[in-house]
Amino acid sequence: AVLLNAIADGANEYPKPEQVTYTYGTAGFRTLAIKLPSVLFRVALLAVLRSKRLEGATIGVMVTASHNPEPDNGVKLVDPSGEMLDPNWEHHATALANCPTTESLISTFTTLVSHLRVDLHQPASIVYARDTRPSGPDLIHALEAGFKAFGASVKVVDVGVTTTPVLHHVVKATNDKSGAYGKPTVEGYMEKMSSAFKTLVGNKGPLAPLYVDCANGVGANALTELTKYLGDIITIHPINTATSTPGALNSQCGADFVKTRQALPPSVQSAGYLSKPGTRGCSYDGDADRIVYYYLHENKGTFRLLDGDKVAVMVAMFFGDLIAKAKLEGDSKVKVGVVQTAYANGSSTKYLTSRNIPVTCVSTGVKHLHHAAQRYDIGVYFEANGHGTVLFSPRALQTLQEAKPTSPDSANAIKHLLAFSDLINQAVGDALSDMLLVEAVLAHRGWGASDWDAGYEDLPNRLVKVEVPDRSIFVATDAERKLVHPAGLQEEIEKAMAKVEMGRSFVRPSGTEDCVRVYAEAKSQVDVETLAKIVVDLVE
Ligand code: NG1
Ligand code: ZN
Repeated sequence: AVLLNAIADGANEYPKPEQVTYTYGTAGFRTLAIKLPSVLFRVALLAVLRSKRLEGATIGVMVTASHNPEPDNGVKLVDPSGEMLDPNWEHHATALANCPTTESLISTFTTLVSHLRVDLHQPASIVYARDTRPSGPDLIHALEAGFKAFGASVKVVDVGVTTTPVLHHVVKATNDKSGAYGKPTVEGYMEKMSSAFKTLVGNKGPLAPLYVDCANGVGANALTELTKYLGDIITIHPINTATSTPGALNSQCGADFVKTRQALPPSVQSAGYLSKPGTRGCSYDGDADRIVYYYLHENKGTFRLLDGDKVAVMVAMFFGDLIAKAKLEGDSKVKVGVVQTAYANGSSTKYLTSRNIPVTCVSTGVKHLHHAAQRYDIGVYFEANGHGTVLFSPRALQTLQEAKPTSPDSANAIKHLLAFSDLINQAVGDALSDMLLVEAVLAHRGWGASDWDAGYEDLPNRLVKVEVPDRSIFVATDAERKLVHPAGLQEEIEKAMAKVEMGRSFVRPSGTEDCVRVYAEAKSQVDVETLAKIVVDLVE
């Protein structure tokens, strides 16, 4: 009763706005920041319940709206393994967030406690962080008010202003009592990544300079931290680092801008950072869990995008070669696989399958990719937009650790594979760790950006957002490549696809925005525009 009273008192401070319905979606809760204080208070309650249910295992709470505009914010929970919240708990979050009154909140809370068999006497432990958004501090207050209702039985650690992947690392490392995953701090993470990077490229440096567009977000802080540990192996030039300039976050810069516009951020263009042929640039998104690379074509000066698909292909091919060099024999052989979504460029899928690299296609959203990647020994997963990482299975790690090298070459390959497993964030995709991964692979291959780009040519493609009165009538199947609803629409889309050479198109409702997305690709730019237009018309 003492607890319920304390929750009620706190909840009264953060009433739910009327006429707002919240959904815990692919990216947690995400909307205008002014609508979120009550949600943060209630998310705190759920985080505590989850931790208690898991006997005090540490749960993470991240306050961010990633690539969204500055007035937005959001919150998501991180499970003890460092992965996204168990999907079975998502609707409990939604239920708490939507209770219209304090009374109904208390009753829903009480029901959850018994239904989920939570022993309130268990301890609870939470770590939390936020990005640089101006709305962050107030939302963190609302979150903390939720923890306070439980009194001293809840242990909280404020990681402060940091990136989403750093928070995931801290959660995973805190829960790994063996200490093998590294120290559960920002410094611990930077140390782990940079020492693996040094093992991989220490004797190949200094690497060519790299320009990093930080989207004026929290990635700028993390990158400053990381460069302290990297020494002079690589010269990194951070740009768009104005984290306290109002309105700057994700504006005319960042991974989402670059991927959507297929162009340089104007700030990068006008400063001419990439004008020296072969110079590489990359862009993070607002919470630094996404990255895309680019450069300017040597002769034509045109923009060339190296997106998540290009990263996946380069990395998968490289690991395939490294495993061959390691000469792991027989049953213990380690195999590489790639996980993509329907948005992966058709050329990338064709490139991989024609080289006998298995490819799985799953629904949009990192959690789907992550789980599919866990089924490979070394699972490479990337969304075209730059979310992704590489997972090493426990079996693969054990095989590598126990392998008996047959030559100095194989010993080196094994050492490098293990160093890559330390360099790469095993909890979630990270722009910083992915950046070092790309740089290390390029250095090992002795490649510049155009060598990397030469593997395959992207098919011209188009992604269109269509606003419809009710997106819930669009129901997709087969890893979202086909529509089963509205009846008959899929047949029409297929007719349109058949009209153009190498035509492919699909339609699905967005999981993060109130819209339907239409994707089209074809052999020529003209055809892709035609195809996209027909399908958009069909949807409208
Ligand atoms: P939705 O809005 O469901 O398409 C978008 C991205 C996803 C993923 C999520 C989560 C596209 C086409 N979709 O999902 O890849 O990044 O946001 O942030 O890029
Ligand atoms: Zn993000």
